[in-house]
Amino acid sequence: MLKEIKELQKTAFSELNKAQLLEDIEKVRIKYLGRKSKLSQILKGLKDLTVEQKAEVGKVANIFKRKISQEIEVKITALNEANLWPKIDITIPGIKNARGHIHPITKTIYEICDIFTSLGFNVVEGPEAEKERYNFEALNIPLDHPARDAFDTFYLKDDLLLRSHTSPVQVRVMEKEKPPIAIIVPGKVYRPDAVDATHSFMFHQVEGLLVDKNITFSDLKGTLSVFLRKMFGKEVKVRFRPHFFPFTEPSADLDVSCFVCNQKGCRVCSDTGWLEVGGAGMVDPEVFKAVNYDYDEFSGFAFGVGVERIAMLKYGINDIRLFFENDYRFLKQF
Ligand code: FA5
Repeated sequence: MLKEIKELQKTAFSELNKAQLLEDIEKVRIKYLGRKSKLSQILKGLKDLTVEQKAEVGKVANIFKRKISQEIEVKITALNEANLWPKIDITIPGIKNARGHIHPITKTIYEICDIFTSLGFNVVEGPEAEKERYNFEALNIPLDHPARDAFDTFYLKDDLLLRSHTSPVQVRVMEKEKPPIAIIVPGKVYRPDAVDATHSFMFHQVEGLLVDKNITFSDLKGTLSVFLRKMFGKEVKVRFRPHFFPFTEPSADLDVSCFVCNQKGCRVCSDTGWLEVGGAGMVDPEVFKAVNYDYDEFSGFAFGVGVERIAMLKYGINDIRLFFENDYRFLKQF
């Protein structure tokens, strides 16, 4: 019997050594320690032995049981620990994270700002939720003025609205600072316009304001012509078309030659050969009055360009809605 137990011990440890998986170890445990194990069978014969023999065989059997149980525990703990660590194959090439980039509108704003800062302008910003005084009154657009319709507005509550242009920032800056002033103001503006290929209810403008002594319309023309040629290339033609804005006098709409048809006439330019990108003019004396500037001493020009229109022209995009749909197939091209 003792011999049998020793044999059993040998095979049990050799099988346990070979076991690689938890299931294999469990099989060894059942085979050697379970109720129907070989050891149990052997121990059934104990009843035929003398008291001394029983004691000796029992002792050897118990030692075997304890040793194999301990060894099984050690092996299970080691395997469990190994399984806790994710199996990493450090030789597999990594997965590259997709990298985002600047939105084409932001990129266009940066380009516009770069050009004007190189001409000596400072970049400033103003609030999108604006007071009537800044959006209208101080810009010479009183409540009953018909021009107020042209700047149709989203109202938030009494005397608080979503600005319909970036021109209010002209007033905010002039209220605080004395000339000379040379600023540009990029930002979002809002209008309840019907959305189509060239109109959105939210879009971006860049405002410009230069105030000093002896500023003339030729300074305005020169500055905007330099800007547009830097933006679109030397070939672009620039046109100042007479227009009306309550806050400038004289006023002009700013057109550039149509990129689609090269001025032959097409749907995009409504067969005119020109595309409007903004408005401009000499600061109206009424605006100077509103900010307590002496309009005999100072003069200035102002302009406001539509960023989406400029980006559309620059990149040949025929629908403004593409900028706001967040379609990565479109955005990744810039
Ligand atoms: C203005 O907003 C004046 N504040 C510009 C100005 C500033 C004139 C300073 C004189 C002195 P206007 O409403 O024309 O002007 O808008 C300027 C530009 O914004 C337009 O030429 C166009 O490029 C763009 N724009 C106007 N409405 C929309 C719209 N719904 N969606 C996209 N772009 C628009």
